[in-house]
Amino acid sequence: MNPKLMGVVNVTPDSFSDGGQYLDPAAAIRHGVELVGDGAVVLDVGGESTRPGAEPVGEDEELRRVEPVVDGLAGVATVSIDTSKAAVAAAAIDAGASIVNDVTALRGDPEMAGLCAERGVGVVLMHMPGDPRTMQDDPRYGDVVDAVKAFLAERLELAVSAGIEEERVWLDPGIGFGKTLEHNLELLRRLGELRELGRQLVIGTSRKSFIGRIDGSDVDDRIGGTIASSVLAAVEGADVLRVHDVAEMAQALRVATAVLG
Ligand code: HH2
Repeated sequence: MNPKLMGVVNVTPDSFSDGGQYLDPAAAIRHGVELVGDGAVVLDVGGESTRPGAEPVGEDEELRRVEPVVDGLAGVATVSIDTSKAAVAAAAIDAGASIVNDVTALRGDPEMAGLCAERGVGVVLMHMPGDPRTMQDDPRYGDVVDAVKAFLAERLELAVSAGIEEERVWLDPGIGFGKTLEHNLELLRRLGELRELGRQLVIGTSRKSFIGRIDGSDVDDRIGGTIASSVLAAVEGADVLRVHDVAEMAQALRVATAVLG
């Protein structure tokens, strides 16, 4: 067990846990540098919130938010751009991003798969039914793990047929995206089944509302839940943990690794 930490840098006014804190590019860059000092090896820069019910952001505005931040952080760590718009991804790649984290798994923009293939970047494909405006409207699955696995297998196949090298693809079950508490817990419990897809697995539980559903905690008070779920995910085989609180997560992993030997 030796997962990489992906630190979250949200350059948005409305992200669910840190909206408005890093809208100023200089503040976002300072935050990213601090996360690298804390142990992040990837910085995930995003300019549009994906929280349930979030309003979409126009391409120009999203670009204006993320481009200077990617530019400022590309020399500091591996940068992923959290976007589903090909134009934003292209500009971020020009500014130094080497991974595209697309929560729509290449369904949001018809140009995205070709762009990622042509530029030879890494790609994160995440499971989400519908879009952020509708995804929490009564999500239902037969077997949630089987459904997510089939979706990710299909998106991986599409990515490869578009010319994206399979080794560059990371897969993510999309904790909190179109899922009830039970769905999220089942996915975390049976994460090992997604290993059969043969790709690195990304898990993002950080500060998410399923933690609050378990213990009533507010969004500012979910580090313990983030750490418990992320460490257990790492034990089940997660390769990349996407978190806001990198220092605390890194310490938890050091201790967990030492105990496990
Ligand atoms: N979660 C969020 C955003 N992007 N990308 C991947 N691959 N996996 C995730 O679990 C994931 C993601 C939501 O978290 P956050 O960025 O903090 O919030 P917001 O979308 O409101 O900016």
